[in-house]
Order: sequence, then C-alpha cells, then structure tokens
Amino acid sequence: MAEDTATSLPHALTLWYLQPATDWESEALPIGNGRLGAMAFGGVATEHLQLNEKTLWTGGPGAVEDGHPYAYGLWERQRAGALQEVRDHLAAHGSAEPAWLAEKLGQRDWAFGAYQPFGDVYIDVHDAGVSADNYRRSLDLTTAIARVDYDIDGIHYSREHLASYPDGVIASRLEASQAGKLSLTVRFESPNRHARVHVNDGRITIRGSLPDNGLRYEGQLLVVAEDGSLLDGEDSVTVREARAATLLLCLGTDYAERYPSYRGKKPHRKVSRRINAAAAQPYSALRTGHVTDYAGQFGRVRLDIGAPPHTTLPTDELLAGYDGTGPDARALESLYFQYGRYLLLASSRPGSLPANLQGVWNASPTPPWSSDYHVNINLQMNYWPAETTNLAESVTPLVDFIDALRPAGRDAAKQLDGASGWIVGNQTNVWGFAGVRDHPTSFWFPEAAAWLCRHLWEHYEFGGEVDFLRTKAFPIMAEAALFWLDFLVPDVNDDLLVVSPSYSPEHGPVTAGASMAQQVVADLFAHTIAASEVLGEDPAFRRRLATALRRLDPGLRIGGWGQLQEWKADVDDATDDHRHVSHLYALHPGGRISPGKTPELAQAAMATLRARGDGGTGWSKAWKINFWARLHDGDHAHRMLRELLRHSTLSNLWDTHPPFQIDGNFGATAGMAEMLLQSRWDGENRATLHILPALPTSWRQGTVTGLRGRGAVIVDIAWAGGLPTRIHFSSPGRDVKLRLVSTLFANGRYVLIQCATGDLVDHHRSGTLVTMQARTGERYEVVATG
Ligand code: FUC
Repeated sequence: MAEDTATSLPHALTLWYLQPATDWESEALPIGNGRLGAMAFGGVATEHLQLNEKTLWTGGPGAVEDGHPYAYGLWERQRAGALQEVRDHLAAHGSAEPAWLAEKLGQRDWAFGAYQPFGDVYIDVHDAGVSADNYRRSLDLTTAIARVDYDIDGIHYSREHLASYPDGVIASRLEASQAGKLSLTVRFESPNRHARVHVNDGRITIRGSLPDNGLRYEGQLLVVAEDGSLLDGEDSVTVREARAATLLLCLGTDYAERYPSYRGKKPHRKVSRRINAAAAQPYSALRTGHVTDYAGQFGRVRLDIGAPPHTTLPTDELLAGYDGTGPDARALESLYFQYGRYLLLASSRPGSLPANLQGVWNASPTPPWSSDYHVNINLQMNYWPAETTNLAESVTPLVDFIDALRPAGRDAAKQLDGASGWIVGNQTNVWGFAGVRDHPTSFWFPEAAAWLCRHLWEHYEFGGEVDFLRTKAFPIMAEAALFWLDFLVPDVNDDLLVVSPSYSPEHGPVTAGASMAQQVVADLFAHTIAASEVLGEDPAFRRRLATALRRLDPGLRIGGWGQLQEWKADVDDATDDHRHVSHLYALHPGGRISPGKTPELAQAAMATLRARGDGGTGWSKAWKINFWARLHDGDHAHRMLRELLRHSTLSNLWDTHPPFQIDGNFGATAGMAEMLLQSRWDGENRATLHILPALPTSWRQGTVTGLRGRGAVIVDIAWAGGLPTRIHFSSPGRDVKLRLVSTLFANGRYVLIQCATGDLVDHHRSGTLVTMQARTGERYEVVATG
C-alpha cells in the first residue's frame, strides 16, 4: 500500500493519478511476474485488466502463410553463389544499396507470427454510480502493487492488483470498508472467437488454440468472496453483498522453448495447480509472499538525488511540469530510474522468455514490429540495467533464449555460407527464427548473435561464476565465434579481415567492414579468448581466434571532420541525424573507447555524437545517456535524460519510440547507473571501479546504494557538491584486486580505507587512482579528510 489513507500523499516511489486510465498505451499501469502481464485501468464502475501471457504467439511451427510453412527463416532458397557475387561486387565497387542486397540474399519470412494479447478481465461494480470521492490510482514500486482507492457515500473502497512470481498468479483484492457493500460481476474475455468459456464454482475457464499454429492456451480466473454470496453466470461470476473479494488468475500455453516443435505439455494441469495452490492460502499470505520475493530484489538499490520523500504532484502532472530543475525534477528522475528496475522485474524472471519490445504487455493482435525481439539494439538494451542495478537474476531468460536460438542458428550459418557456428539476424521471435525479414533497410545484421554473446560474458564479468562460464556461456560464445572464423574475408585493399557484406544497422549503404560489425566481432573474439583462458580450455582454438583478431579490422577510424567513422571509407555526413549511432558500440556497450585510455577516439566519438544531435526515438535518446556517461560528460548525459522525459515519455512513464517501446525505459535506467558508477573487468580477479564518472551539476547531492560493478562488487556512494563524501564497497562473492578511480583521491586529500572492523587497509595511491585488495565478504569504507 502506498499510504494508509487515500488522502495522505504517496511515498516518492509511487506512480499515482487522480483519474482512471482510459488509454491502454499511455495511462494504464503495468504489473507482471515475467510470464504474465496485466494492464490495470482502475475505472470506478468497471475495472479493466488487459492480460498477457508471454508465450502466446502466432506463427512458427504449424503455421502456414500463403501456402508456405514456417521454416525458421532459413536460407534454403538462396541461390548458389549469391553471397560470392555480393562480395565480388563490394570488392569491385565499394558499396551497394540495401534493396539490391535484399534481392540477392533475401527471401520472404513466412509465418514469423506476432505476440498476442491473451484477453481481458472486466469487473463491473454494482451501484458504483459516477461520483466517487478521493479517487486515486497508484503503483507502488517498492511492493509492485497497483492500487485503486475511492469513497462513495462514506464507504471506502480499495483494490489491489499484483503479479506474484513465487505463486505464478495475478491476484486482485477488492475491499469495502463496510460489510455487505461489495457487489460485482466478473467477466473474463478472449479476443479469440474460437475460445471456449466455462464457469463452475466461481471459476471461469477460457480454453482454445490459436487458429494459425494450433498453440493451446488456457486461462482460469477464480473468484473468492468473503461474506456475501457467489453466483455462477453463463460466462461470468457475480459476488453479492460481500466485504471483500479476491480474484486469482493464471494463464498458460503449451509453448516450450525447444527447437524444433516449440511445444510442451497442455497448459491445463499447470494452470489449475497454480490457481488451487494460490486459493489454498489467505490473500494476506499470497501478498506477503509476493512482496518478500519482489522487494528482496528491488530493494537492493536505493537512489536519492534530492527528491522529497513524498510527491505532492500526481505523476502525469509531475511529468507535464518537468523541466529538469528543482526537487520535482529530481522526484521524477529517481522515480523513472527505479521504474526501469520495476519493469525489468515485471517482464523478465527466470523460467520465462526475455522481455520483448513491449516487455510482456501487448493489447493488439498486430502489435508494432510484432512486439518481437529486435537484435540490432532493442533486446540488448532491455538488459543493460540488469547487472549494474543489481538484478542479475533477470538475465536468466535472456541466457536461455540465446541458448535456444542455436539449433536454427546453426542451420542458418550452414545454409548462408556453408559456415560452422550459429547466427541470428536482425529480428527474431519465440520460434527460433534465424533468418532475415524482408525489409531491405533492416535486413542484414548477422552480427546479432555475437552482440548477444556480450551479455553472456558480462554476466560472468559481473557475477564471476566460473561454472556459468564453463557450462553455459563459453560453449555458446565459442560457437558464435566459429561462424566468424569462417565468414570473415580479407579486404581487397588492405588484407584486413572484414565482415562482407556488412550493414550499419538501418543506415547507409551495404559495404565491407562497417565499423559496428567489426567492433562486435572483435569483442566476441576477445571475450571468447578471455573465457577460454579462464577455463583453461582449447588452447588451439584460442590461438586461431587470437590470430584472426590480430588480422581483424578493428572498425575504429577517425574521419575528415574528426568523427568516428561509421564505415571503412570516410563518407560520414556531418548533417546526418540518424537515430542509430551504431559505430559508437565500442564506447558503449563496448569498452574499447574511453576518455582515459583512448582520448583521441573518445574525442571522435564526441564529434559524432554532437553531429547526430540530441534528438531521436526513445531508445536512441536512452543510448545517448549511456554514451555521454561513458564520455564522462554528466551534464550532457542529463540533458539526454531530460530530452527523453520531456519528449519520449508517456503519462504512465512508459518510453515511447513512438509508439510505446520498452527499451528506452531500460536504457535510461542503465544510463543513470552509468552516470554514478562505471566498472571494467581487468581479468584475473582484478576490476576497476570509477566512482561518479559523470555526475551532472543538477544532482548536487545524493546517495546511491547497492550498485553493482564488475567483479561482483557492491558499491554505495554519497556525494555533495560534485564530490564523493563517502564510499562503501564490498565483494560478497570473491577476493578481488580493486582499482578505484575517484576525484576524491585528487587534490592532495588524505585518504584512509577502513574495514568494517575499523582496521586500516593497505592501498596504493597515485593521482585519482587507489589500488587495494578486497577480501570476500569484507565491507570497506573510504574516508577522506582535508
Ligand atoms: C529497430 C529500430 C527502430 C525500432 C525497431 C523496433 O529496428 O531502428 O527504430 O526501434 O527496432
């Protein structure tokens, strides 16, 4: 609950509104447990919950489009020799139009499918009238509970909605402050006209299968009334004169994340079991279980940048009045930061698919871009905040997803080029799609798998689990690297190995050796080499990779107007403001460019960013927060946050591309974390932590606790006037040699490092750098005087 009574102000980590939602996209409030999602509208006379189950997809195995069965997007129709023809053309002419490439290599993507809405629950409240007093609708980020409060004729009515991860159900609780005052009718509807509805003993069951692919689905909604009576209707359940009612909802399909059939057990038993188990406990126990589980993760990070403890303005007004200055701006920014963490926990939990373009929320049978997995920035951006903001468990669905893409990805590699290894293209779905879709301008991006592998390696860098590296990450990375060993070709001009053809995402001509393609492959090779060293595995393979890496064009060139080149040729247009700034991958998420280690390249990245400007879609602005943070320009990073909040954010604080696309939420949360802490894994149990690398002037003082750096280090920082005043850190899982970079160490300040026991710690200091050994489980404090 946000507060005890409806009249008091909610605490700062609450989204709240004085009116019900009428628009799904911009106003309704999302809840989710990773697999299930709901959007709550909060109407007084009718409550509406729009529902999703993450695996409910059309297309895929079993589906046929225009007479063609789904075929994982494979390249079997590619004409023999077409790839060589393309390469010869690029070697001779330097570039080609994307449409030309699409014609040479492309093919139709039959039955790709789209993410589907599951249905809707409507709760018609009897005698609600129209005039409720003290109405408030809220979402408490500290408990992940959405709530509606209002009074009618002196009676207080309240509702809560939550999506429990431990119990696997969505639960709604409706209460009246007086016995006998709650009467309502609950309907559960499916958009699918073939769905069968059945009501028995307060339980509404919806069952059916999708017409195009036969995917079975089932939803059950159980209504439990306290006092009062319960009456089954034909397709509804009515509660009369109760004091309280609980609704328990579970949805399932027979989807399984397994190539080639992608089918598992019928959903009936699992759905029934979950509902029955949830019904066997009092609502209070279900609620406590949910809050304990959720808050245990969400509560790991606290951010205080000067927001008042309570917000005096409803969230839509807070957003409308936002100009980047004053306590209200700090309130919105910190709320937005934590909202990204909330949304990640709501849309990505172990045991389900990763967060898609809309997380887990979709109300349309034809959502934008199928609400799929775009892998030229979007899926990756969804996971940027996971490690740094201490929600590493949420990466599990991504890891499983990457793993499951491999079988079709292997066939795609083979059919494209007779290559080993595995690939995935620009877009994929829940059915292991590994080919290309038929849009010439977003057509070609076989580097997607290599980029996904960065997340596996980073999971190791942050968490340090060698077992994960050995059993999960390394085999996937090594197999992705194998493809590139086969696919790279020597450039006709300088003999360096290049990706050909290559295409800087959604921009420019097709060429050989586009910067991003080169940078991504270089990273994959470097990480795979590092992983094989940690594991002591396969030295011959490691040497092959090292040899190729030495010959690989690194994709880092400074061009005529001081910019970082997007292509191998110096052809960047200084007036171009395209939203993708892919060639800055080496700055972020990559780590090859930094102001400290490669100042010229950092300058070039800055020139590129200045030319591209501060506009763009939601995710583009979010990426720019991260870029400027990595360039240690906190004020520019903050300016991008401001742009995002002012022009790319809806009233429910969802990011809008437009339309709604969740990546910008996640990218911005990650960017704000990058402003406060950056880290580098230096190998062999060594890590560098940069404290407050990009603090904006407007965050004058504050604290952040629980951020996570590479090397599994947990960091708390307090600051004032741009300088850290207190730094605490600990390394719960392992001994690690730390290099701490902070302005606190400059200006001749006297610095002590203390264990929690009070003992002083040996350290070495030089300029803004302190080096020391951190021991497992010990908590350290940096104390500066003078
Ligand atoms: C990428 C972007 C688009 C959009 C789409 C879902 O292709 O270029 O802007 O975000 O993904």
